[in-house]
Amino acid sequence: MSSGDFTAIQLEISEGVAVLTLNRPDSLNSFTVVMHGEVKTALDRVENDPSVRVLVLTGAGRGFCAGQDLSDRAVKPGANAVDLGHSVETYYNPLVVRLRNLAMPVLCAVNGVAAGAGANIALACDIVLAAKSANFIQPFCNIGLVPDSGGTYALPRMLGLPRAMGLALLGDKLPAEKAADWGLIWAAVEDAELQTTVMAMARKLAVAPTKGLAAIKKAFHASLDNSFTDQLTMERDLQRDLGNSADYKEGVAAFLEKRKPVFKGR
Ligand code: T3D
Repeated sequence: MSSGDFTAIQLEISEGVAVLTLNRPDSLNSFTVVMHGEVKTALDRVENDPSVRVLVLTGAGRGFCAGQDLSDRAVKPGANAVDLGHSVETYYNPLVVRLRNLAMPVLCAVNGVAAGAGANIALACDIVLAAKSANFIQPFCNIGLVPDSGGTYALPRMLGLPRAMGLALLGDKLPAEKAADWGLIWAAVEDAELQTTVMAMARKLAVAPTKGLAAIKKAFHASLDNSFTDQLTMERDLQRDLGNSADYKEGVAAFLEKRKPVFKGR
């Protein structure tokens, strides 16, 4: 499938940066099975293209993503309910696991409302920047569900129980600036500056030591569940591995030669 074959997303790759745009603006980029399939194809392409060293996830139009497309969930009287466990296991869980494990930084540019799985997919990314007009919403409580796509794992850890519980039980909008104040996201920026701010960050990361950045992701995620001693062991092993990398050698050489390093991401 080439970029032109996508109907629900867009994928653009240039100068080490892949930009994946959710593209169903009329329904606030909510997820259908087709969109899940296209996102998976796009991530396969990103992972298999050695030129790509940063992924940016964003949305088209006025929203980032409103989670599952609920018009796909309308059950006719007498018909069997959709197996939501199957949907979560087949589509949402693999997606957030993949974003988290992708061996490169994943930036999320939250251009508008991020609701339901849409909010939690954003929070599964490594650095989240949001337009000031954007909101984060956990609306699952409005339809009798629990926060998914890692929401019940991430929110208490990122915010503490009181704020996580309030967001999930009330389903209220959390404005982007408050999300930044609470430490849920990296920053909220003026709407007109979101794209340039994110792309400047992406370009900086695209020439950084990618292998080392991937190891930072791995270590930080592991630290949420590891003991202190397990974490020290992990740091030792990662450092041992990275010490053999071309980028480490280049970084040290450039420092000693007082020049700008040229990292290859290996
Ligand atoms: O099912 C499974 O597989 C299990 C996994 C579930 C994961 C989930 O994400 S469950 C949670 C699903 N999402 C929601 O419950 C959010 C529903 N949407 C909203 O609450 C509101 O739309 C928002 C608060 C996000 C935004 O409100 P607002 O006032 O800015 O916009 P709007 O007018 O409600 O929406 C604009 C259009 O997008 C509208 O269509 P229309 O009337 O212009 O033709 C609306 O129906 C559509 N839209 C918004 N969200 C969804 C949607 N269409 C389908 N599914 C949606 N989730």
